[in-house]
Amino acid sequence: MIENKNVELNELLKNFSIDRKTYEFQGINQGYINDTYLVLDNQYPLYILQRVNHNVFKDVHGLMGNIANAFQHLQDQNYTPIELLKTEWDNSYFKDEKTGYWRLMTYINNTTAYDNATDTDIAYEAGRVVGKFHQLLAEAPLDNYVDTIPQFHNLPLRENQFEESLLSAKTEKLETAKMAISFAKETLEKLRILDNSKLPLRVCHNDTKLNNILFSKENNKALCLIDLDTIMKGYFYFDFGDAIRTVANTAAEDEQDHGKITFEKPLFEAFIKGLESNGPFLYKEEIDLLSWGAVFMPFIHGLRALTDYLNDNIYYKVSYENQNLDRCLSLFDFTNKALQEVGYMTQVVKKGLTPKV
Ligand code: GN1
Ligand code: MG
Repeated sequence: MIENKNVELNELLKNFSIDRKTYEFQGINQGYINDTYLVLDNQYPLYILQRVNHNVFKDVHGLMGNIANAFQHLQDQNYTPIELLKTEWDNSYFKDEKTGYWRLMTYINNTTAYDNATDTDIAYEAGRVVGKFHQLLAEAPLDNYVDTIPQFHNLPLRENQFEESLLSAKTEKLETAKMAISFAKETLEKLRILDNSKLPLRVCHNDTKLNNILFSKENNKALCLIDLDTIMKGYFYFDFGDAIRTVANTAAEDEQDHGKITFEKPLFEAFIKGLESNGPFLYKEEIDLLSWGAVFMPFIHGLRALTDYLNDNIYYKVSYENQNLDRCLSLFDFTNKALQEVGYMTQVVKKGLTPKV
């Protein structure tokens, strides 16, 4: 980390109620939205410092309220709590006039995260902890949660944004993305069968890809979910599908070699077993839609990546010009593979999950 940045971040930490020391920082270059740093004291990791992207999250106050509310429920023998460090003024975040909104959280030591599930134990643990998260939040009063990104996983909205991007995109881009555009149009039609009207709204995480789950390095148990910006109301199949697209798929989100993208049945089944290990917490109507959730989530992410590619990368941080298109193509490829497994998934889910009555 360059020296200036260190000084700047140390200045910033003075606003939080923590020991006055000179800390060290390590940038964590994951994620497409926020800036994240590990804060260390004499090489020992203590906190996670994050700048919340105010362009994406317009209501940071509401967002931090959602996280603080959820944290009150997210503690259990089988779920490791994270804490927000307060500022000197007893707030859960600090607003710096120049650099924006910052928050500080406890770092859970000796942990790791995986981009993909390498074995069924990881898939099982992912299912268990996603289920536990929902079980712990099942009784949380929904009114306490604001929609920090309204209609985040709303397909008609994403479809409109896609249609608009088609109108303004450069001709070469439309040409390069031709296949993706036609896959998007076909799949939008297929997904019209999704009907949310019978589903209960829940407090969801809304970004449950596998690398947002912390695992213990010691015994590979899943400890808790991280990256909680999108905690808000939603349907369970959002969190289910977002996990499956990274648990049952062994390739990266921007994998260019589609031969590597597979739908791994043993990993899918292990995830379901992990979910079920929490006991019944899902209603039948929710279980019935899960297999479509595993198609819906990779698709909606692919569609958003495609839209951003056509819009010249105004939303996601990209590390090269066509990264959004590569993400889209990889996500669409997995969507297609999941589509072929809807029948199979429906059977596994029916057999494996006991509905709540
Ligand atoms: C974005 O930056 P990151 O990885 O936390 C996006 C998620 C996607 C993810 C990966 C607010 O999250 O929805 O799953 O990229 N978050 C937002 O595609 O748009
Ligand atoms: Mg996120």
